[in-house]
Amino acid sequence: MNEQLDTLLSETRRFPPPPAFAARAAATETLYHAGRDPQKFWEEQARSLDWMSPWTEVLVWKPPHARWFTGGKLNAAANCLDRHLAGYRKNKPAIIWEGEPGDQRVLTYAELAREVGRCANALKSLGIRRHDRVAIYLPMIPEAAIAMLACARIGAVHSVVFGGFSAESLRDRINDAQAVAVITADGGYRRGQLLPLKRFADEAIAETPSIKHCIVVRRGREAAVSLQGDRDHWWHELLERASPNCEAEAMDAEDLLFILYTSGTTGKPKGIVHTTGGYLTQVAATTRYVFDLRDDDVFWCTADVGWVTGHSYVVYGPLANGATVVMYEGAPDWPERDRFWSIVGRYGVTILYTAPTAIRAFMKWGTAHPARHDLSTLRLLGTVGEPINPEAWIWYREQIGGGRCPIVDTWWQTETGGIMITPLPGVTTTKPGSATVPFPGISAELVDASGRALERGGGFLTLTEPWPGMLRTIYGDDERYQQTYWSRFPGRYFAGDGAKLDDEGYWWILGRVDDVLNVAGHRIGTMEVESALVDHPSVAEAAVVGKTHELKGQALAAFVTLKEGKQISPSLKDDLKEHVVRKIGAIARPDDIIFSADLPKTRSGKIMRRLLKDIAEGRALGDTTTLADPAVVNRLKEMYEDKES
Ligand code: 7RM
Repeated sequence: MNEQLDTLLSETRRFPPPPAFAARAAATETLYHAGRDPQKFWEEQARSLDWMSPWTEVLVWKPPHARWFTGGKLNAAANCLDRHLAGYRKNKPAIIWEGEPGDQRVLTYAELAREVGRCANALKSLGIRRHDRVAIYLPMIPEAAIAMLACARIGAVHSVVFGGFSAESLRDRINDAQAVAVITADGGYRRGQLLPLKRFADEAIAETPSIKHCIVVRRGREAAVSLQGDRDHWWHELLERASPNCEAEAMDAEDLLFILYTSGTTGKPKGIVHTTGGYLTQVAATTRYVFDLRDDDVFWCTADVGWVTGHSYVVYGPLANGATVVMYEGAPDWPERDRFWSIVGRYGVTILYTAPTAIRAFMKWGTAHPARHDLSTLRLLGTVGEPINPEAWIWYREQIGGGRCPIVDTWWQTETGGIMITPLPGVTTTKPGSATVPFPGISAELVDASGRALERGGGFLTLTEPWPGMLRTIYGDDERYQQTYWSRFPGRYFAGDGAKLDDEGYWWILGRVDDVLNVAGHRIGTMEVESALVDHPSVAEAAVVGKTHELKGQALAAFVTLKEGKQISPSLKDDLKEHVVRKIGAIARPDDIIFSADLPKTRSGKIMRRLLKDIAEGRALGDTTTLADPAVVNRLKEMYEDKES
């Protein structure tokens, strides 16, 4: 079984922190020492927030339920805004926003605070109160952050639903949380088109009896929307009438801050519950130390606020630290494939945090695009969301980071709230493809299938101690919470990821265990085969799934996209198979290679292996509503059936 680990274990490149970076870094070695007493460490981190009254106990742990900083009172919006208004940060840009069509807005901390105050009062004027749930269904515009912070300010619980989700998905999430209001927009721009969010919201609201109000931001220039009677309100009209001054509610540390829905392996999405004090403590601390945040940084996390990465590292983490964030509405290839680099250059972005899938797309598009822009302001790069293949890591480092920026590969989940396994950029020597070691105060342990702790080798990633940003439950279904996360390995949180620990105790995340295949008794990480495939000079991206095989249990089917300008030569399939054999070993030789112009992805950029598996097995396709482009799957299915006939 360890053959699958050999490719990663044989990675010998090491990147120690550049001395000049280390000399100025926020985090030093002493942070790891401090982390050895997790409760003391997190209590120390909590002290950097503004509390309205102090906590009486740091942690109450009745497995699997944790309560952090009980008795403490605070307000998340006040921590992200009010405390920055006393000094020079008042007129510092909080949000630098760019719309896809090229429109721009800059909101200083003072301006953002006023907008949040107005929105908070507007919500109150509609009768929305503490603990009410509010659905937010917006594009990446400043109003998304404003709405989230306004909810936090009055103690309402936000449930952000990614703007790319369908009306039905929105409906189900609203109903599950029994939200009383939805905040949406007439539309949002994506590749030049206005996505009609209000129309989808109308469809959803037709079947959501709990919704009393719908607030509509005017984003589009040409969108015609119909406002319905007492139910619908224009955002700008409500806010015009509202005072910018709204007192922040004193919330208990354990009061809900938000619910965020995430797909499980099966069934309906789970409403992941996050509370106020612990969550804010963890995202503020990780933003400060993992991204080495300084006052003059321009921080760009490219995630949509519809995902947890957007919650934690576009909104709460950076704003709690008084940082300047960049927010971009649209697609990375609109109007050209250099849009990201143009943004980095024009705003002087210093810290860039994005996903490996994006990096692989940039690789495919070629170096000419970044080369056209001034990327010299960048000093730190981050990745999140999936394992990064060493090839992409090195490309990111060289082509985007100019060989000088440390890379932080950060492992975490919607459920963990904040970053869990990551380098500290001034301290940790990095290895391409490894998320390195747990953040101080985080206890991760590798276990085998029977739950025994492992010192090294391959196994399952578990967390052994509670952490402040952990999910508290699944909204309305605590039974499912216990079942999903705490039953597979009793006494431990099971992340659902396979991982390995190398001889130096570095973590290599192999991906969800549902993606780990068993071929003739050998476990193979799909990511490893993919990494080998994308290492081939012709390959841009690859996705590997298991297919039932009479003799071997499972066989590998690889879906491959080629780099711009590369041709499918008659020998390419065999070349690729041999390449994989060379990189990993004969057990990983793909049985099938299917060339495709594109791979099916969720709108957040994750390859949907489940759908590829359906194709490989010749089954009917599963649910495709989270696909960015469902047509891709159908094209693939057709191609695969052609091959079989
Ligand atoms: C932040 C986020 C969580 C799943 C997780 C992993 C995978 C995330 C990494 C990663 C390897 C990483 N939340 N994952 N980060 N795998 N290296 N640095 O993505 O809830 O949407 O997804 O994503 O499988 O379990 S999430």
